[in-house]
Amino acid sequence: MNREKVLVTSALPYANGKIHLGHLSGAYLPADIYVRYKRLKGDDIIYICGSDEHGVPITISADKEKVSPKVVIDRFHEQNKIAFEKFGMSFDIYSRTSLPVHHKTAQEFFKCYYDQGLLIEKKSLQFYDEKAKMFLPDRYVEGTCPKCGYEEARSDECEKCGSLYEPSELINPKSKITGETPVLKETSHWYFPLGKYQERLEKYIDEMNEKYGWKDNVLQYCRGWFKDGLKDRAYTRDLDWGVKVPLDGAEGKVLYVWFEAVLGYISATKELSEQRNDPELWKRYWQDTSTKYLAFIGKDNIVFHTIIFPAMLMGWNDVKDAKYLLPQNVPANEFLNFEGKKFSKSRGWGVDVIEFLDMFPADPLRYTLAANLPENKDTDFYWKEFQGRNNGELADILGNFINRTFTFAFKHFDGIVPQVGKLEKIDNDMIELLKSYPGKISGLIERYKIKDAVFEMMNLARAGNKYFNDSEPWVTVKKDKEKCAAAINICLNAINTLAEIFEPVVPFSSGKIFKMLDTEKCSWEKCGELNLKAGHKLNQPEILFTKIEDKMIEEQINKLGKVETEVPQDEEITIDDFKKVKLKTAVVVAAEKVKKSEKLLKLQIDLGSEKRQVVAGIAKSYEPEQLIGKKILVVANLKPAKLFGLDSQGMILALDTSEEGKVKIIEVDESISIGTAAK
Ligand code: B3M
Ligand code: ZN
Repeated sequence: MNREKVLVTSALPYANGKIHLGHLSGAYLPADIYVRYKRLKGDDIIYICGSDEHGVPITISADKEKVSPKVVIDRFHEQNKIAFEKFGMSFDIYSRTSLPVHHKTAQEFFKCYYDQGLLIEKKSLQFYDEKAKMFLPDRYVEGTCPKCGYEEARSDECEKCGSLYEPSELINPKSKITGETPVLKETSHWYFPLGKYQERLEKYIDEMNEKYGWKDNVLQYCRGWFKDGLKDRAYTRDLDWGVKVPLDGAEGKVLYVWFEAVLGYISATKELSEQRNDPELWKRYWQDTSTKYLAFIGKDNIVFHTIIFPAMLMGWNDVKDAKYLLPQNVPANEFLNFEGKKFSKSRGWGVDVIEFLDMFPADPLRYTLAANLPENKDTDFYWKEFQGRNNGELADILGNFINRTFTFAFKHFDGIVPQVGKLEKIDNDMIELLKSYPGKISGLIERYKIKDAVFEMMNLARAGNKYFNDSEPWVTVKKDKEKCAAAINICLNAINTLAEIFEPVVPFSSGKIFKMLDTEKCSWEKCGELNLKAGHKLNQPEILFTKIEDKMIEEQINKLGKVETEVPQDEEITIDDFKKVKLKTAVVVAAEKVKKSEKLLKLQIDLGSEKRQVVAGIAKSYEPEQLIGKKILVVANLKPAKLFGLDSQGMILALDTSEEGKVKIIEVDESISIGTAAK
């Protein structure tokens, strides 16, 4: 088999805020689906991402909170990393640009350009805030765009029309720190001569497009840039936070974040080499012409990945022996909006990933976003659509097909895959359809038509249901068991195929399906064949997709536009309220699992004066035997309740941990006797 070697990167999110659904749709989910699919195919692929931890967005956030940038980046790096994990992103590494390996790499590139005399030192006029006594980097200044008139444009870049200009061209500038009109003051910076590379860049993009078919939206952006003519671009900034300019006399200057952030992909790969104890790894992916490099991004990052980064790599490659690969494709997506408007934290419009995944599982979100990716135009996330896709497609089509097949297989074939036996046209058609699927999905994903691929995946589940209906196993089971067996065999094999082709989109559910089938993914070429053989024993089915009730969705819609205070204030209670709660120490004397519940344990506890039974939601955190003898704290006067049909008289106090669903019981010091009241 011809294994492709692939390097995939997704834009490095700024570690100054939580990622939201828009980010996922733009640069992360499509890449993850692509990468997971390539892994299924057996290709040799690595997937690189990490936090972008420099630049003015970070310093602005830090200033606002009156903390150091380090506090901000540490917090958001961790939070975003966890959010990505919960969402099922399968990065090989999630690195960060504050690491020494990145600073060193970025400085090497700068030195390489400096040493070959490429950089032009220029004096220029920059906005200076006389009140704050500092030069104002681009994002600290807001004004009207000289090209399109957008009123919230930055000092040298307009978010709306994407143009870059000199700060002196900005109309009606204002300092974001003090609100004053800044003055233009002279400073000196090194400039990267982008124009020098224009011809080669145009040729590179044409060539890549011809060979690999670049997306129209990306090409159009690039052409617009070329039409305007590429200009020298400042490579340094007057700022403390960032990668220091590695030259004498450059104190107080750092590399412009965009010129180093793109190099973060390379440094992250170097870190991966380190982690895997494979020093040459990064070179195999970055400097070996047999690799194809794909950069997944959102549309606001196009110029940096198709023009600036490639020009930088050319600048390096021109003088060094070890040459870097340029992106073979940059499949940028448009934006995802939220219920008809742009995401806005300050207006309470949208939902961040962690918040979402605290309420709903990841797979329905992945599926909904994937089915509606902004591949060619902006799209919207609607809560109702999310509900519809979960209930009407994942549960009613995919889940239903799997569920009815399993139920039937257990009822009539003891949970064992039956013989295929004699086949009729309807069966052969279904077998052919299954065989055609991996190729069909490959064809779409390889061309970044992920939305279409997802549509086709669900179509296979639709076909499964239709086949089940048309073969009427509930009739044939009585009249022609052999025919019935063939249908169930084929349905189970269809489920096996579905588990594999759906894996890139709904990896968590796919894992469950494989478990139910008691099998694992097969090689992609064999996917779609009747791999589950007669006699193979199935595991008991589990619920794959739970329906989302209207109430849940309405609650979410009602929350929109309401801005919550950053730290929700706890409702105050009086000391008398508190005194009502009787906390007492107790010892656990017996513990056992509650049948059919993943979460609950049944405990017998001794409070000294009496023994009680308490049902506690701690089964994910403790094995029953670990609890025996533990001295704990209980709410002794809680009204008795029934949980799973069991009496529970009291509540055990436990603390949340950072691991989802896990808690740690509050344990009381040995010396305290049981039945002691807490005050
Ligand atoms: N951090 C911008 C963004 O999050 C930037 C991407 C860097 S990619 C090297 O949109
Ligand atoms: Zn503009």
